Amino acid sequence: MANVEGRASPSFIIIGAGISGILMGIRLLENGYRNFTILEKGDRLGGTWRDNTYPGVACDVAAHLYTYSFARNPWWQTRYAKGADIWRYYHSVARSHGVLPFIRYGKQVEAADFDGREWLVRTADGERYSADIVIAANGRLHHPVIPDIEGAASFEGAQFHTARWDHNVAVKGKRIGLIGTGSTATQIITNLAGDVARLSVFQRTPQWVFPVKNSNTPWWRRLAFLLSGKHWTHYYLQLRGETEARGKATTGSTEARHLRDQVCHDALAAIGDPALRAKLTPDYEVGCKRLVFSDGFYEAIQKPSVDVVTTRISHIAPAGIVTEDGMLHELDVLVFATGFDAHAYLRPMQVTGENGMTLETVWRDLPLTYHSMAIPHMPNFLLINGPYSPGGSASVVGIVETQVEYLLQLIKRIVQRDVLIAPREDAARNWLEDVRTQARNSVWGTGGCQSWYLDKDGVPTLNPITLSDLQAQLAVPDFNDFDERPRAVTV
Ligand code: N01
Repeated sequence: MANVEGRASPSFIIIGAGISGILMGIRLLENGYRNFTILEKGDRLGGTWRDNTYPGVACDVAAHLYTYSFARNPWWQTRYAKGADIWRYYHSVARSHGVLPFIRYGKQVEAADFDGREWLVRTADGERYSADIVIAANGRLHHPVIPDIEGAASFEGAQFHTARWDHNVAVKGKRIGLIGTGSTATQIITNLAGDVARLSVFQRTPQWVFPVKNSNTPWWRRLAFLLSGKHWTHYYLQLRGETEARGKATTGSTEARHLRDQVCHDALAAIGDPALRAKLTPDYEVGCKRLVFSDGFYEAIQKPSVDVVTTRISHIAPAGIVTEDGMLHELDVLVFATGFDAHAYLRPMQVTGENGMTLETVWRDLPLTYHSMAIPHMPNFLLINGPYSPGGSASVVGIVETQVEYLLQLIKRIVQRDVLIAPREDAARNWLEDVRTQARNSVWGTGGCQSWYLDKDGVPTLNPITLSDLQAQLAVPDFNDFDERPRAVTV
């Protein structure tokens, strides 16, 4: 049970020990707050880098940008890092910054109730915690979606979702069926093609692919990173510039967009077989779906052992997938690279704020937040990477670092004044309306595609903003946008 000792030692519950939760823990410690617990549903930290262990799992954002700004890692061996190396990095930073003792594993938060003074948090194993401040850092892409395809239960081979890869199942030399062609599927295809007897890719929609080179970083350069601040900074800024350009291409710069689009078109045009090229040619704008960055996808997909099946799936039979043309694609293993329920956010957690106001009520129409970090009627309940956070236009680490610095300013206010604060509903609605207008007009909304970015009304649920603009916007909170009142004293 977290101990509530009043404002001298405010108590915190952080939900989730992924990149955001670890960061929040580190920054709380650095600011002198030691009374916190991180509740993690899994048995290890690392969030997405714990869940995703599929063959080829890697990060298509340059590794040096996928690190905390205060814990740069000169030792990345390649420009883009493998998933296991990223997991090790975050684990080592959590350990070296003293966060590990604060994490409780196997603690899935089921409910958080505000009692007028503090939050009472319940986990699935029946434990109860109390805290002055709750910070939900549970991420967006952790509820795997498996489509309901007729006959799936009858399949005689192994089947699993990419985020639940079964490493007991051998894939080498086997006939693999892969449903989906998103960022995850393209990494798997690039890694597995050639190693398996046959890879049948069931593609509903082709992807635009931006080719990148995953070069090795020689030892002398890594050493130079370690020894030479100047060299290091130069390289970092160069990468940062590239990422900003990616963001600008999404958020509106015509020049950056044309440059990016041309690279994608050229890469596609280099496919020799016109029939395969036609199958892989999207009919929507570059960047509408999350752009795939890949070293080797087009080479892999052209291998003779890979089939791109564009005929729709009819059903699943004991021996494999049957497409609508009646053809049976015989398979030993079936992999669902079918993405995540990105719109669940905090749910199925039950959150009840002041005066019995539930999250379901506040979010009945839309997941209403203020700057993705606070919810009306939920005092001292904060979010990292909440609904409408930026996504494809900036690296997630930069985004969550920016949000955490903002949250620390709210926390300082809560603690120093011993108050409850929640955003005013009108301020949250104004902000949300503004973001939705920009999102609607971004390539995610206008580019003519379906993607997990879109909500039920077809409006992207991401904020199309570059990291530098986000940093400027969130530098100083506007406390006029918050309701603030003294914390009620219990007798
Ligand atoms: O999932 P997705 P993902 N029948 O939702 C198809 C991040 N990420 O796991 O396009 C047939 O993008 C669906 O088809 P369609 C990144 O943010 C980052 O690949 O809807 N197909 C689509 O092809 C990414 O955006 C990295 O027509 C079906 C695929 O499944 C996010 O994770 C690496 C189907 C789902 O694609 C999710 O990526 C990997 C059905 N019934 C992922 N249902 C980095 O490197 C769905 N599909 C940072």
